[in-house]
Amino acid sequence: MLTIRNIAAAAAVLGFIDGATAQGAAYAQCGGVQWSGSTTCVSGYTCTYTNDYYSQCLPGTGSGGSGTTTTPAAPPPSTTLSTSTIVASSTTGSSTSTSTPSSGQGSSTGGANSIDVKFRAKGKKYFGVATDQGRLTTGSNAAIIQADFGQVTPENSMKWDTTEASQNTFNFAGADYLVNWASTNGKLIRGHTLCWYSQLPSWVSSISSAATLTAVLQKHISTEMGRYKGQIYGWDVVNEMFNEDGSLRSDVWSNVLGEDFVSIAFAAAKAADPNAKLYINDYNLDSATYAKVTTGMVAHVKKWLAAGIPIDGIGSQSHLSAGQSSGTAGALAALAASGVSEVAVTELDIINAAASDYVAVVNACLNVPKCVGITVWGVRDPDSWRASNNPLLFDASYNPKAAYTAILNAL
Ligand code: 9MR
Repeated sequence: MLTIRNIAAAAAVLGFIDGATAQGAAYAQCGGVQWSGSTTCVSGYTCTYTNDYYSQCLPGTGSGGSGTTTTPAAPPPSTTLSTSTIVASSTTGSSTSTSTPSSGQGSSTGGANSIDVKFRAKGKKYFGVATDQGRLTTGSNAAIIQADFGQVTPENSMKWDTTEASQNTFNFAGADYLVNWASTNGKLIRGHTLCWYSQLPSWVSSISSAATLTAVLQKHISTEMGRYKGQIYGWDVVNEMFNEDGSLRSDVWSNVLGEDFVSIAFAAAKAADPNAKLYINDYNLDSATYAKVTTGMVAHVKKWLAAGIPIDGIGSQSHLSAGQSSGTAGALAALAASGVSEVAVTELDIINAAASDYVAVVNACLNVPKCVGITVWGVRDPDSWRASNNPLLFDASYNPKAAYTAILNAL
């Protein structure tokens, strides 16, 4: 039965704003440099610091239940690159790419029987994971990724606040490390991300001239994609541009350029690396009937494809809660029906997942022909942006969890 309470709970899960209290909805932004909106969250969610530019309402209660405030937390190692602006040489970071981890226990059943190998045997392109230099040089991460995963996404090192913190001064040290490591170890790479409202330096978000913003976006994309031309499987060209109701997010891109920023970004991306798969990526695309999927992503992508914008794929981040993966197959099928040539699960993690939750996502991708791969958003629980909710496939000691074994068995 649909009760008021059920509707409220569903609204919170799906990310609607609670109008009565103006508290941030589930997964809404709730803090960061230049943030002027609500800094508290709806009941069951805590405003959690991720970096100076972004705090987010994440599941879990702080001390008080509803209306919680920012909880500072140290940024992960992967975001602590040198602050000096450098243009990294093309050999930066290549020397340790096959190093043996110095610490950490854990074990991996990977190799010839890895999830990646088995997934590819069923026609998919990869089963991957997010990482970065800080992780690859710590604990058992490199060994596990070598053995178990076939693709890597840089969790932070290719974002604008890292790669072009000051205009025209590019820092590719962390990104070079990741790309060199992946090349040496035979892993596909998904580039993440080129045009996003978050982790965007204020010198960009304060631009008000359409001509200037266009030139800045084109230069950023051509420089970053051009550096790795031919080495990246696919790029998240545009990230998180939709509101929960399917309308365009209000940010510097849409405010200054309207919808045109999408065609500008994809055209620049196509010119920079014509063979890379070009993706539009977002979160809360987890139900076929949700407005962000229907009137948001699918309707817009259909229109943009008809207009000749070179979009190859839709990425569904899939930051899920336990039980939610029952909607994944239908959602992926709906996204695929927009006319793109492929879809992918790009940032999978599942709060307090039962093993069956993970298996459901794997089966969903298997059952949708256009789904090319799955990327899990990190190796082990304590390194996740949702660390307190045990969302990943390896535990703190780098041991594979029940979900890992269940996926392997299902494959
Ligand atoms: O996992 C990333 C975390 O380390 C960063 O602090 C955070 C900053 O915004 O970004 C996280 O990754 C996000 C991804 O880039 C885009 N989709 C949501 C992811 C989780 O917040």
